[in-house]
Amino acid sequence: MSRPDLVLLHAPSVYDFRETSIMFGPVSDLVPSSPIFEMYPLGFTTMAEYMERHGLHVRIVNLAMHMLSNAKYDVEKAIRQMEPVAFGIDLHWLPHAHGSIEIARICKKYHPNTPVIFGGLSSTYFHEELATYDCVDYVLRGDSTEEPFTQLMFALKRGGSVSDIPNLTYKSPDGSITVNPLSFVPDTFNHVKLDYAYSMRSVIRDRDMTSSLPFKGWLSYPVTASLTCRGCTKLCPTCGGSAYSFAQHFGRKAPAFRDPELLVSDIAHVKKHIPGPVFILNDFQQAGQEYIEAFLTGLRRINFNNPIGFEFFTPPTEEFCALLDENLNDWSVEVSCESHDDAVRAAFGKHYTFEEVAESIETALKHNCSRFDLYFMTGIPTQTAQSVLDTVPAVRDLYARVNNDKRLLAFISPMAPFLDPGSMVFDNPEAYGYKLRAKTLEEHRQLLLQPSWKHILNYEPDGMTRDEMVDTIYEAAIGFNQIKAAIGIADPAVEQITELRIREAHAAMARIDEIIAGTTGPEREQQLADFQHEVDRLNESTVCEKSELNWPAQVTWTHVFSNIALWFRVNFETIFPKTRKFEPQPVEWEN
Ligand code: B12
Ligand code: SF4
Repeated sequence: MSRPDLVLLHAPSVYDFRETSIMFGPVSDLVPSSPIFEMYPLGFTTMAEYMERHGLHVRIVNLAMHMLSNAKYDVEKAIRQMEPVAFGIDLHWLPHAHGSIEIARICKKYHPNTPVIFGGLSSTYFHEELATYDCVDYVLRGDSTEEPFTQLMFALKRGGSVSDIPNLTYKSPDGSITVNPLSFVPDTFNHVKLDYAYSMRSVIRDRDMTSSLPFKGWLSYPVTASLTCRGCTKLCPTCGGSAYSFAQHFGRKAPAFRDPELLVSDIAHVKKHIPGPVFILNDFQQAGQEYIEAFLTGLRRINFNNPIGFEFFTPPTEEFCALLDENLNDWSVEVSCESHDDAVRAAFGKHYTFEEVAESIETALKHNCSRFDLYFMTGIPTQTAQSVLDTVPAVRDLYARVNNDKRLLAFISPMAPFLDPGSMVFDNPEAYGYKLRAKTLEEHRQLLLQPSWKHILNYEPDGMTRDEMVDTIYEAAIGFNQIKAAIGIADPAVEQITELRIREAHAAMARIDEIIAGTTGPEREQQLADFQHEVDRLNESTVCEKSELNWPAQVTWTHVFSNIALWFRVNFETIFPKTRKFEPQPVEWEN
């Protein structure tokens, strides 16, 4: 097997979480990852596929996943044995601020002359500070780095100049930092492949399944995600991926949409090989009526039978639900309405009423929607502790209104661990009634080492104290759990276990505060270390069972046969590789 040109490393949120007692809390309860955020950005696969298409050899190593799956996994040994031309590390989500830098330090410890390249939305926001760390040589900014990264890799291989590479921030040998213009911001999202072909090929070629898995438990719940665009048309003030953030910090004035035909062919490829549900992220209604029709009729054409879920930014209308029903076999919806209170939701930037939410749910269920997931959040502008608690009876009434239909699934979680860098609130906290507890990257790194999520939070909203945020989320989660138990959404025994776990997690938070208040220095360290086993036990799935998020999946013989065919093809290509090209090929832009 040839030496990879690039190794892309995904770090755990905190390095080394296995040896540190941190009560991460419900920070990741509503995403597939565990609290160490083992999922790598989708961009890893688009970058890897794009580079391989242009003659480079790329390997993804999901270190976070290896560390989670094997308590003895030796990260230093694994990195020492790697010999790429360069390392790439994602700092896309800010919760990786600690782990990503520590991994970069290990890369430099064993390979002082190998360039370390960072990228992702948080890297873009903090690019200049990031480049001041000794272990970071390059930062590639923006939401579309496939092409500039390929140019950088060829320059590094040849020892050429990097001064013309777009979007690049880099350190010169004298330590000075140069910021090249953020000029590569493509209008469309059509130049990459999002069909998981790279991931499937690399599992077979590199004989390393763990490195490619997107999150713990993926093999038993093989969900895949498709993105309709990069960017967003909405202006939610706490979101670091809003139209404001993209325009202000990532150089993007309008979303780059993926052609609906390409999106359909991504999904057709997934359908052939992976039996799980497909989740369509970034509301495709943003792209307009023509796009909606092309995408839905395309899905009908490929006879898409896997469960398919859509993220919608506003509650879907009757007409739209009818259209989904007409074209799809098994469809679900996810809407984040944030609060039952219209004023709080409006302060979050979402201007529709709870009545409209209820009507939309009724309509969707009437039109055979398989599941309607409704998300609530705490810690948002103007929200008070009482408002969070009032969400519980409002949700109970909502269930009653739809005759306790089990297809409605409501979830609640806090905005944690961080308010997004580059969001309107982060850039102008006072205007929204927020106090920031950290501003720089290094301050966030230090926060991540605090003993509980209450102390890790990078903000304090003026409607609630952080203590109230903790108390209300656990209390509201118990309320949601009891509603689901009464309706029979889950097994009563499971609901009881969940409630006990929520109460224990709440008590553990109080115990950690007691330790902090009553001790200092080594004594505090010791008491926290003694408490670690309890913290580790309570760290996952606090507010609900992870499995509550899952849609059903089914394996058929066609999946088995097409994966066997893929296995033979990749092994053949590995033994008889194609001649590698050493020049980047021109990109075909579709405007
Ligand atoms: C889709 C999405 C998700 C999906 C992720 C799917 C995936 N594996 O990528 C799900 C739902 C799982 C998710 C989860 C989370 N998300 Co999210 N998510 C989004 C969303 C809606 C779109 C992201 C997107 O368009 N990506 C496409 C582009 C931008 O990224 P990409 O293709 O993956 O990667 C490109 C670049 O980022 C860059 N790049 C990335 N990595 C690297 C590495 C190197 C070396 C280089 C050079 C370049 C590079 O190049 C890539 C290719 O061009 C955004 C909101 C928005 N409108 O942007 C929020 C957003 C990115 N998420 C956010 C957050 C906070 C989270 C969570 C931490 C929430 C939580 N507490 O659970 C988790 C983290 C999950 C984990 N790590 O395990 C914040 C991030 C703010 C910040 N700067 O930290 C955002 C901005 C908004 C939000 N609040 O939701 N998310
Ligand atoms: S929260 Fe969602 S809809 Fe709102 S700006 Fe962020 S990505 Fe867009």
